[in-house]
Amino acid sequence: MPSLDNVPRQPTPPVELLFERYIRPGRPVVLTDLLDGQPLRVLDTQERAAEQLAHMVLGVSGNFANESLAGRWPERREMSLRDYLELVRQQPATRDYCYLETPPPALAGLYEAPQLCDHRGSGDTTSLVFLGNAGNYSHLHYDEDLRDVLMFQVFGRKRYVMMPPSASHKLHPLVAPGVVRTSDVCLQHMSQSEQLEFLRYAGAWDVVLEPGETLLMPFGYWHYVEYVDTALSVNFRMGRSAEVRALSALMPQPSVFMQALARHYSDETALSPQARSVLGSLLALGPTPDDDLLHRGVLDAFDALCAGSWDRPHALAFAALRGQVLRQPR
Ligand SMILES: O=C(O)CCC(=O)C(=O)O
Repeated sequence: MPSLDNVPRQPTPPVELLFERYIRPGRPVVLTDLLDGQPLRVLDTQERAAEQLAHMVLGVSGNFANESLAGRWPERREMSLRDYLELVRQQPATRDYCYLETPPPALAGLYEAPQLCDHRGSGDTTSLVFLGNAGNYSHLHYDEDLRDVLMFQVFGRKRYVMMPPSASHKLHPLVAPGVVRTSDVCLQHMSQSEQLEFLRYAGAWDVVLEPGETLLMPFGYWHYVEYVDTALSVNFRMGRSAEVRALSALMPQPSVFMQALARHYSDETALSPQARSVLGSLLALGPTPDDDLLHRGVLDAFDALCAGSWDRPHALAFAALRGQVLRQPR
């Protein structure tokens, strides 16, 4: 599996160091031992997991990231782990996979969120489960909740490709209703050499995660996922700073401008007076049903904090997108 393989790996550092070196600056890292000692850690092959969790009930469907490209939200059907693995054995080309917002009790009883997930003290860490077969993939997208994510690989290998919001202008974000948070760039359809060339151009981070490893995906990052093997992961969606929580509540489906803007609040320990004042003005818009008002507020905040780092192609691409998120011209 060719990959840029440019994400550093290391044992989990002390929590302050992890925040300072990786989480606040938004730098991906693979932690090699984060869940060592937890019962889940020993289910590191499909066979071991199938033995212990054969009857665990899954919700199986088409892949949400891929279906949302077509503006669809796929129907899920219940199936045991054993039946899903049998489906994959009989139909290795299936694109059905399992995504669960609530880990089934048999799985949830095998792990606890590491304490560092709640280092910011918000007390609202959540955990999701992903299971898919070799050849499955999740189309390039970013997540709505603006949370840093720790993705733990239980068994099988998965490739994670990530790009920062500052690369959005290279990724042709789609902004039509129903396909938000999604890119028009189909990495899944590129040849290996085209793909690697594109990833270098976009400044991507790219790693194949092995069983037992945990990847830090900084919030707001674009990501594309390939299942190298039949693979199970659980993730921890970490507590956010008060500032990022407020931004997320203001715009629950963040536009590409909010995605970039929110990264300015990733280090709550070092906010400039300008960043605080921009945030105050934006939050004063409050929850509002007026989408245009909200988008304009976010664009003004984005201009105040992000525009200084634009080069010309960057500015032009964003100017085109700007028109698409606003219904009324300025
Ligand atoms: O691991 C996967 O299958 C998809 C993960 C993902 O896209 C996510 O966590 O948002």
